[in-house]
Amino acid sequence: PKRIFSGMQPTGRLHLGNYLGALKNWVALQDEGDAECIYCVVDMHAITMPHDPKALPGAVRAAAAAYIAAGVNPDKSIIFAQSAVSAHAELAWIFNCVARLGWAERMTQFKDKGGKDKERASVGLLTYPVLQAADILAYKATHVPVGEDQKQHLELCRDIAARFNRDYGDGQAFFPLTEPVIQGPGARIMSLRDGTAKMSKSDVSDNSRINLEDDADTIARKIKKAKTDPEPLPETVEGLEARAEASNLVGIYAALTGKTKAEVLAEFGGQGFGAFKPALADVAVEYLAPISQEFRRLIADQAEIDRILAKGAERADVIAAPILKETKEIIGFWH
Ligand code: AQP
Repeated sequence: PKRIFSGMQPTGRLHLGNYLGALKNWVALQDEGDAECIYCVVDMHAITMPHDPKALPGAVRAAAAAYIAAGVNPDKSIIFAQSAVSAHAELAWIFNCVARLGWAERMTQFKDKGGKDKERASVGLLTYPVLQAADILAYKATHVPVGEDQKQHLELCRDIAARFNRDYGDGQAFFPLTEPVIQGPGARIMSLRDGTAKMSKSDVSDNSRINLEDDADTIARKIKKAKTDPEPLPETVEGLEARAEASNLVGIYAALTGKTKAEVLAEFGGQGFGAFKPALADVAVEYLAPISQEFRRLIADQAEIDRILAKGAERADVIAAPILKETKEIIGFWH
């Protein structure tokens, strides 16, 4: 049977890239109704970089509220904080001993986030994708909806599962080879200031991204200021090649409206950004306004979010505990 797992870090306000690349697909998979969906706020990943302990619980609540505001239904899907379910950490240790150092060192996210002086990066930052594999395999998840930047980490997860199965699984596929679900024009949303860099929470410029909580005026202003070239929009998708910024804005419009880029260009090809940007701003505002309104409502009720997270952790643990127990037996841990 199908089982879906995904998560986001509580490291800042969620943005349109997180939404179109991942969250939107989380909701779609939940609403298909044929799979159990487990959506985690990965606070253990958030401490791989310098963090503020006092702010972390609030950031976890905010991420959970954003999931729900975007359409994740806590009655259907499991929503919980990673650090509340001990299987993640326990399985991560086992996987740290299954994964090879060379595999971890090849991860481009480590190369990027580790900065120039890798000697000073936390060891956790290096083994981050190993913990991610534990997140997924603690539930034997079959599918993981993510943005394109996570593709390499999902490959590592499969490598770890395959190696575990080979070394300890007695020829049985104890862990599944989990499939990433990376789909649609939203799979890689780029910065509004630089069409070659991904839209990211950690970009110093707030104008580089649209946050799920931005109000209508802010969204319109950021889109108006977004970097573009002076040419009108092309008539065909091929015409977007080598025009990173134009391609990104067309992609955002397509992802928001559920159209293909070709359909968007059929409508706007030949028109300048003076016409396209206000249309894009309207679509973005229309789409995000109900989400940010719901987010503000939810975040005001801390007790309710805490209740949802507590219940979610209980439900998650019910699934993960027997898988962890069996894994420990396979490994030969003391009982
Ligand atoms: N620009 C993006 N386009 C499409 N999908 C994206 N995702 C992130 N950025 C984009 C997807 O969002 C999910 C959550 O990511 P995360 O918070 O766990 O990790 P992240 O990659 O650290 O997110 P950010 O926003 O880019 O933060 P920083 O700046 O800290 O690196 C994932 O499914 C990811 O693919």
